[in-house]
Amino acid sequence: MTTKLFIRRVTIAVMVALLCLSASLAQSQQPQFVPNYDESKVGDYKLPDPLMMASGTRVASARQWRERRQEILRLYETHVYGRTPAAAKAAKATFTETSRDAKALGGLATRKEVTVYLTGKQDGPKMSVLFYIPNQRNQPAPVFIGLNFNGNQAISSDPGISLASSWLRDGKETGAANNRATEKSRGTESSRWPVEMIVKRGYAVATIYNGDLFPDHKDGLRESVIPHFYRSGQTSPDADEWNALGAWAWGLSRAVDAIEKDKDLDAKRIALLGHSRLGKGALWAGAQDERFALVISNESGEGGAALARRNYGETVERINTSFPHWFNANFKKYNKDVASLPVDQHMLLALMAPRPLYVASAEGDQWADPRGEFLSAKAADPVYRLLRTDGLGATEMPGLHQPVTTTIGHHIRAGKHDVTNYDWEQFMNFADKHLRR
Ligand code: GTR
Repeated sequence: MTTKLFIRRVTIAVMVALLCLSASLAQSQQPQFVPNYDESKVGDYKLPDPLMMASGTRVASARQWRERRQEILRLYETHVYGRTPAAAKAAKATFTETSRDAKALGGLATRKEVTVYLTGKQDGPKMSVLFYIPNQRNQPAPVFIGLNFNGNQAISSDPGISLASSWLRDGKETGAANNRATEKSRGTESSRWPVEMIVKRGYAVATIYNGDLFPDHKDGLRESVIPHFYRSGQTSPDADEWNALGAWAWGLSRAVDAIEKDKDLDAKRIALLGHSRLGKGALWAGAQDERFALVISNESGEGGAALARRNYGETVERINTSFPHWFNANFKKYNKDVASLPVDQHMLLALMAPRPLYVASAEGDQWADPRGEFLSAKAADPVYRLLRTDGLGATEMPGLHQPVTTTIGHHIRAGKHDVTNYDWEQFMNFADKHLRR
């Protein structure tokens, strides 16, 4: 090596080391986030009134609520989840059945996969919807639908499910390599999807991988559906436009389009559920699309069912910092001033009214603020009552394993952040009661 080359190499090495050092210094200077878990330190807050029109008129009738509902939807679009662009709303998806097994789960169900071409073009963005439809039935089956975290092949070890084709986080939990699903990716999420138990109770299961719509990472936008709907010359979403949660919610509605065309399924009895970030997405989908007859939030927490103004567990600033790709750019303005947010999450829950809504929490998931989820459901109750339902049948937060099954349902169970068979049993009991034919 010549001296000149040696010096150049040393200089580069020193520069790289300095850059790394300054980056890690900058990081260590950022104050560490310490979540509050002390009820006495939650602080005072005043919730916006879901029944007060922007004009100052009080909502006193179901007809007025329809108007107020539009106002609230616009507020969520503008300040929180982002507006779905008109081009995406206008897009006409097409549907192709890509696989079918009439004897899945030992003959209990028909498994099929439907590819949804989201812009109607085969070379455009697409998502795959996986269905299990009970074989034993004398009418179209009611459906439980939800997004999954790790690809459709993750919800069951059934080898007939196609592996997800979009980006997947590498790791033992996903079984992915080079960000693609592998045979090891089968069944990694199956404990959260007791397919057999659901089918045996007469419900069909429909699921979509959220990564087909928006890969869940900071740079997921590029590979998401969003750029397909840019105006000419647009290179990123406007501050009030959609992001990952908006794309996930939009995809769920496209799956409803597919269900509406399927004579084996009852499109009037679709129960939508989502866990955690996918619970946030489910609530946003249920708010925008009233074809979802029943909506379930499982531990959706901050940006989901939990009140944002309660300083407990995760906060607006924290979620926007860890997951900048979930909400729209405008939402970041409230990082340090959540009191000025024109909505709080009880208003999102109220957008489900009068449809049955279930809010589920777990004691071991304090990060999601179980009490804040309950109080949010309680603050949505006046809207449900105005619309002549029985609202939430509890004024105090119930103890563990005491499900409430009024039009706003609720439970808190022991255990950690997860979806368990206990949760599913309550969801199906709730659906049995409220989606009965
Ligand atoms: C956490 C996030 C929560 C929740 C959760 C999940 O890291 O802070 O808001 O969405 O992820 O989706 O499992």
